[in-house]
Amino acid sequence: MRATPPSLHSRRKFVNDGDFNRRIKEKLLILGTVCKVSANKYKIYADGEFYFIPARGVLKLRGKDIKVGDVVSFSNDVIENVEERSSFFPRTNVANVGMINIVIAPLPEPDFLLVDKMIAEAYAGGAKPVITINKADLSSGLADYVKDNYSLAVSAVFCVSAETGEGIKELVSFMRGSFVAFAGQSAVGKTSLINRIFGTDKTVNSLSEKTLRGRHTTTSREIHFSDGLEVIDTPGFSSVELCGVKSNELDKLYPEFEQFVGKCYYVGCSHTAEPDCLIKEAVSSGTISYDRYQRYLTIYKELKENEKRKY
Ligand SMILES: Nc1nc2c(ncn2[C@@H]2O[C@H](COP(=O)(O)OP(=O)(O)OP(=O)(O)O)[C@@H](O)[C@H]2O)c(=O)[nH]1
Ligand SMILES: [Mg+2]
Ligand SMILES: [Zn+2]
Repeated sequence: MRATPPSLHSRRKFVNDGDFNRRIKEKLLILGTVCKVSANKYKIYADGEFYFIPARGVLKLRGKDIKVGDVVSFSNDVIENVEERSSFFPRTNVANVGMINIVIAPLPEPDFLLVDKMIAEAYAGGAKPVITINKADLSSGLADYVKDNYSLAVSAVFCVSAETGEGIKELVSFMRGSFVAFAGQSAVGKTSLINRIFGTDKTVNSLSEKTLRGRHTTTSREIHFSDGLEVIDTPGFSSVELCGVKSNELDKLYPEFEQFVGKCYYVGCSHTAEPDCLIKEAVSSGTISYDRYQRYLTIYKELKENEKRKY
């Protein structure tokens, strides 16, 4: 029998409902993690067992939409309550994620604008971003580029190959104890990595020879559990807007800006056109990555334009 995933209890915020808490304590209610959602039924993992049960209709009426990753309490084979979420990521549609593993590969060629948006979304949502460069068996200068430009931006960078198994051990030990979502462009090898780590046999993308972009292969979301690991694969995507972030908050989602933010000459400096900007100086001196800063400008402009359209 497998144990309850380690992050389940830590990510459960205590809801101040005396009756629910009492029933959980007296084991009249069981706490579990929703690992798959399908037409009105939920696959739940709790204390080493899987349950496949519906939810009380009243939850929907109260506007409680149950997502993969949610912690729920249930009894008599029906979900009675959904615990408060510690995070929610619209892009992946998964709740309570603690770590976003952004997977890239030499092929298909990385879209770093998308990578930067995912990093900002991770911070905005309260999760730790890491970058995993897959397909290390194919030679490329990708690892050097990522290490040069992202060492301050993310918690860790891994170089792995789902094909050969290289680097997988290090990635696995880093992920242990967190609820991790794999995210990234289609065909970078997210599912291949999951298959390698969990010994599963999920369908992988047949990279189309013509475009080398691949089609979206993974379409469903399901959490994989094993030995202290809790990982979810998500469908690939190509280009999406940065959601849920305001332009004037963007700079706070760049760890490498942190020591300068709020200290520029102009109060509320956007680090775009203002003079005497410490961020721009740090870019000139090489403390902040030039490429990351250029993409910051692009994202800032996009957010500004969206805001103009809205108001
Ligand atoms: N050379 C090499 N190819 C790999 C590696 N990992 C995955 N691939 C190939 O990359 C292609 C895409 O793999 P998937 O695992 O389906 O990619 P995905 O990111 O899950 O794609 P979506 O589900 O569409 O988002 C497949 O043809 C894999 O065989 C690797 O480490 N090295
Ligand atoms: Mg996939
Ligand atoms: Zn500035």
